[in-house]
Amino acid sequence: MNTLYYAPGACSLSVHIVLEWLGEPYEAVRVNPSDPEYQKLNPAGQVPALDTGDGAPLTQCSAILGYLAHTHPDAGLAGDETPLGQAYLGRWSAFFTGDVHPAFFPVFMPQRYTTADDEASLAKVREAGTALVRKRLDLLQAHLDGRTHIVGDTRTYVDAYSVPMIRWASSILPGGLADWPAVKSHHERMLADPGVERAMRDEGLIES
Ligand SMILES: N[C@@H](CCC(=O)N[C@@H](CS)C(=O)NCC(=O)O)C(=O)O
Repeated sequence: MNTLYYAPGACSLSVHIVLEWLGEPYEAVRVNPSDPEYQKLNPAGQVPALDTGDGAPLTQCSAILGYLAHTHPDAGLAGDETPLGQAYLGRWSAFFTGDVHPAFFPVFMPQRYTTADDEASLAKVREAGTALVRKRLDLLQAHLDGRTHIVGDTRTYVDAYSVPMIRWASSILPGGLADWPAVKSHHERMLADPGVERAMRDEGLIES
């Protein structure tokens, strides 16, 4: 049985959602990434980690999501299996890992991006991160306009990947997602998905 190590609302929520979509038993263990005990499992001090029972735990969202989707082909979460289909999926997975997720780091942890420690300097770092988040949403908006899902016509693991990040964007941007209507519609569609709801309830993000 898979065991997911997660922190509430973190990027690990995407793995939690995919585990719900697979419909198989799994265990979800809440951790604090900076806990030295947890760091014995993942020395990077980050969530998610997935213990598959097959050896060393898997880390890195994109790798875990791809692993779960490809080991459960009947769930249809890996999209079109042609080389081009996989390239599209990889392109959007990389977009979240490499472009969207890091744009939030200066917003949530500005102290890691400057040696200054006064509030004005930290606020500037947060502002720069927020501008990057907006740019990433612009790209996603252009892509999602006229689409129901990020890749193809049905849900893939990349749609799950979007949930925590678009949720963060919605919470940090003063007008929420109002400037990105296609992103907003996609996110609302995801939030209405029963598997997404279950994972969010399990993490205490919505009321039972
Ligand atoms: N590249 C990693 C990044 C994981 C990551 O940054 N996770 C955050 C939560 S969203 C975390 O655990 N942060 C704790 C820290 O950096 O101290 C992945 O994609 O899994």
